[in-house]
Amino acid sequence: MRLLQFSTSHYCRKARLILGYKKITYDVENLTPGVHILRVKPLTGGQTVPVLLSENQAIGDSTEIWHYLEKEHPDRTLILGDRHQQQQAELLEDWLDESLGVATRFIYYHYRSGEGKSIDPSWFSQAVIQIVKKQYNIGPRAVALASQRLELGLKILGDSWQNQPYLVSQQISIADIAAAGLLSPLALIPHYRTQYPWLFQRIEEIHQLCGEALPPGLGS
Ligand SMILES: N[C@@H](CCC(=O)N[C@@H](CS)C(=O)NCC(=O)O)C(=O)O
Repeated sequence: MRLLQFSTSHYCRKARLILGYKKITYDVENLTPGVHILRVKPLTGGQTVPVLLSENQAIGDSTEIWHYLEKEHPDRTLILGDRHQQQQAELLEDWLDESLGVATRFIYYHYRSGEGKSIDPSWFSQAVIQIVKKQYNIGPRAVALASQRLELGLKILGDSWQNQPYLVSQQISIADIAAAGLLSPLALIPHYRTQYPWLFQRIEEIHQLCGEALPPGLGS
């Protein structure tokens, strides 16, 4: 099995967490943003990573990758036994994918090009950040909206994660994996580190459970 990815993408981290939790052996092919389309489009018809290559199939989108892995590797399932709880986990996953994961991207790139420029002030890194900001229209209004979205989202996730290890039940679900992957870029931003210490504790725990290296900013 092979994962086509950008090494820094939080959606690719989510896919690696799923593979890691299920203890599936795979290798990665790191693509270069921009030219990745030449590799990805003929395989999936889309333009995003992660893409999983398995048995002559190419599966694009982290949620589709999860569905495929649950079907082909049902051991160590992330599906909860209770149907209502499972629906709740899938709803949270979808919200994280479509809303909070996107908001995190906006906040992260805004930070990296401003206050957090010193993380990598090199010409190349800053040029990539500017290209991403342009591609996704990351301007002041969008950043303000993303910030509000995250504050509300973290309040909702905090209702569970502050008090218990998993978001939906006593068991890990796809919601925990999505949150741990998609919110991980916030670990480099001091505001979130100070305001939400519990978030990074949970992100670390999920990474350990999945045997995945911690994201930048966490660990030693
Ligand atoms: N819903 C998709 C989102 C994936 C996504 O947005 N990937 C970004 C990297 S974080 C990407 O490939 N962007 C390149 C592009 O849009 O050209 C998923 O869950 O896999």
